[in-house]
Amino acid sequence: MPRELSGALEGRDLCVGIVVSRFNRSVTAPLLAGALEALAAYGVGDDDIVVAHVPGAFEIPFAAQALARSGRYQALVCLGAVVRGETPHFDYICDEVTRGVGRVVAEYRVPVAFGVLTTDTIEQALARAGEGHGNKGYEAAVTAIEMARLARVLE
Ligand code: INI
Repeated sequence: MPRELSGALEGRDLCVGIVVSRFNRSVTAPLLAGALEALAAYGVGDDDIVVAHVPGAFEIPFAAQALARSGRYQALVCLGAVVRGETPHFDYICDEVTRGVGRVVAEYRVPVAFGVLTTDTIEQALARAGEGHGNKGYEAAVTAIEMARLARVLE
């Protein structure tokens, strides 16, 4: 029989860092609320959560890297909303935030849940930041807990 490893959805004694951007706040505020709801639901204590606010998604990797470097968090959650609009800026920001967060995972070996929405319209983003399970912030926080636990059994 193969030995199977997985991460339990048990948040007690985990410290979780959240990075959330303000740009498109009508989306990122409910993403943050969803993430905090999930962390509470799975037992992560309030005192074990830190929330770093950054201006836009472009700045997310910087804050994620700083939190990862501190060594205090077993998982990070990155939350943002990049909306295409009419500008090629969209592609640059999406590339930067995706690669930057990926570098943090590789460099610090800390699980990072990616809750950065990249959509064509603000309506599409809002639809992913709703109540309960339609909320990507909630989903990202659950992923962070699972990955933090998995990291412990993988080591
Ligand atoms: N930042 C976002 O988080 N979402 C966007 O949709 C966005 N747009 O469209 O420009 C955006 N721009 C700001 C960017 O993330 C930086 O904060 C800014 O360039 C300063 O470095």
